Amino acid sequence: MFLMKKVITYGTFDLFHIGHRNILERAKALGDHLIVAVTSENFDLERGKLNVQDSLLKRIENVRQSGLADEIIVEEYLGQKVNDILKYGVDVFVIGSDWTGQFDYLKKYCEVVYLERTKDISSTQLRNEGHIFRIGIITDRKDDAAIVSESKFVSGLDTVGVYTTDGAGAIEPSGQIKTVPGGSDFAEKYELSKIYESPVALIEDTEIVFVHTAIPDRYLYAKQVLQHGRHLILDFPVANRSQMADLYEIASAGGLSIRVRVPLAYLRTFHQLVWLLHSGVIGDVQRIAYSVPDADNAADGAAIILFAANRLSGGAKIEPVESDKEGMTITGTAGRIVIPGKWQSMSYFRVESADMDAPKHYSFNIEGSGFRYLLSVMLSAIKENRPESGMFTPDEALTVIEKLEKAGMLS
Ligand code: C2G
Repeated sequence: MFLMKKVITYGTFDLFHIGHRNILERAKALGDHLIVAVTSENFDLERGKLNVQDSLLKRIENVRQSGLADEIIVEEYLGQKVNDILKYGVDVFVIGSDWTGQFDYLKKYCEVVYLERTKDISSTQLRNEGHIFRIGIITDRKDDAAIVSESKFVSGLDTVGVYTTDGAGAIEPSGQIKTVPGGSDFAEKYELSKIYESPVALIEDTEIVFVHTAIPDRYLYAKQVLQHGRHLILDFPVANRSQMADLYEIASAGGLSIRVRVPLAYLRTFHQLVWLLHSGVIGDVQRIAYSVPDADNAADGAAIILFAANRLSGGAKIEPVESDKEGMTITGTAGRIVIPGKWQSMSYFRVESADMDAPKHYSFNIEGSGFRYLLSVMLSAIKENRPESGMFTPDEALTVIEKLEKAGMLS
């Protein structure tokens, strides 16, 4: 008797592209019957996939038109995969290598296969498809600050390559940028298709550039990015106020977007907190005690603290104080707000006020490091040709840098 081998694969399949086609083809080749599960809009919201542009119907239609699916179903909730595998008698579960390891728990039920994802999908895009923006990384570090994993959760972005100095020192004593050829395992680690030989080669081949380097090198790279008409994501801060002001000026003249990498500024929880404080829920803010946030260096960490304190106290002159207790506590004249754990990626806080019978709890589902929310806002702003969104304003950036300079943290 012929036993049909059933294969299942999952995805959003937004802006259907060559990477999607490739995985469906290879999944189909692993068996006799291919089931493709397309995520529902609600499920994508729940799992933190942002910026999905095509409707569920359109995404299903694109999968159907590929001619590769024998059956199409909708994925609607977390935990559905196990249920589907049992219900349809699935033999093989297939997913791209960006998910390696994450679905090993399904091995109890069927074979699990991770197929190498297709690199550089944006280069093969047809003109009339929804546009996929190309991101490049300029770095002297071994880590990518999670931009690769986070950008995968923002539909319409493709992180294609890296220029890395491998920590060899990026700037000549004359102030010129050194060109240090790649030779890094960075691209392999993050599955990037391209290693660029110079910063300019990377800049010219991409549309958004992430400058992820030591503080003294940030400005020169960032300036090159903007001068070439590309949008910029920048580790924060730069070395002084005039550098930052200069970058904003070039960006504004060129209609370009600058986002400094402070994901906290993009979290819904943080906005709700600011709004509650400003509406006086704990009276006037008197004290902000914080635990030191994770950051690449002391100045980057201090920049996050100063930004947060400035917003939370509504610009009042409150010096935040370091505490050895994990989290943040904001004390006001009529109560306090407690954010336990890592406050820089806050998904929860508690309001305790004299007027309340019991504390009030606020929580929002924040996925990942929060970087994806910044990327999503940036992408929408670029597409709609809108300038700064108010999430982290140039004025705030300049104020923070000024304070760091005064504290001697940037020299
Ligand atoms: N893919 C790929 N190459 C790319 C992009 C995507 O091989 N350049 C693969 C992904 O690894 C995934 C499939 O195409 O296996 C669908 O990708 P997405 O639409 O981005 O969906 P994803 O967010 O990966 O959803 O339950 C949902 C699944 O967990 C995966």
